Amino acid sequence: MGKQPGDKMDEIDEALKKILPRKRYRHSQGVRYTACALAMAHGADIPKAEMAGLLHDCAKYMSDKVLYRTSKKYDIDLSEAEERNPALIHAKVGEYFAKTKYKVTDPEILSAIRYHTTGRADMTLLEKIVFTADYIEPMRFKSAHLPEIRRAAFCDLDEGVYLILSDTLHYLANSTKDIDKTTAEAYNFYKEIHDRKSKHSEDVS
Ligand code: DGI
Ligand code: FE
Ligand code: FE
Repeated sequence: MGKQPGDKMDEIDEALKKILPRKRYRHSQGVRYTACALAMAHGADIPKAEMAGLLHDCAKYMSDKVLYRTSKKYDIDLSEAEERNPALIHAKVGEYFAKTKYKVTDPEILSAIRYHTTGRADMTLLEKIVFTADYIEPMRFKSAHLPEIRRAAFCDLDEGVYLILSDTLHYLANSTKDIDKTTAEAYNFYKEIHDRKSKHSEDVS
């Protein structure tokens, strides 16, 4: 029998199981099926969401030093915040590995991997789905607001993205870590959508 449509996903799954630490592999599975569920709720392409969710942290097994060296080796452009916080680079190196090691060519999947950590202003539907799935998958317990964020993610994805970015910026503001320009732009963009909706519901009530 020839190759079946799910074969590539299975092959990538096997490879990730070998390379990722156990907890990271389980998180990737969580993001994989949460991305599928969000794609169902919001009418996105389910196999693309599944592939992007599965692969989003494919570079997360590397140390900061190796991530930094790898980005320089392959001429990957880094922002100032990435230069100073190399952990952020796993998103861009992940996109590079998805392309080169895992032979993903779909630009929508690749950009969903690239922006899964910082988000960005005016994300595509697939980018929002992977960004959100990463934060709300069942094994996550980082945020006190998770129940509210999980509910929002399935009803109003832009509101879910806003709540996640708001949580992340509060966390970063209370740490010594730099805020990436892309994260700040993403926050401003989704805050404006949030504020517009709040104003509208005030006006009509
Ligand atoms: O790789 P994961 O742990 O699954 O999740 P992730 O890729 O979303 O990375 C989460 C971390 O990224 C979290 O600790 C917050 C951090 N982060 C997100 N935006 C920024 C940031 N860190 C810095 N320094 N600057 C940012 O703008
Ligand atoms: Fe990540
Ligand atoms: Fe992740």
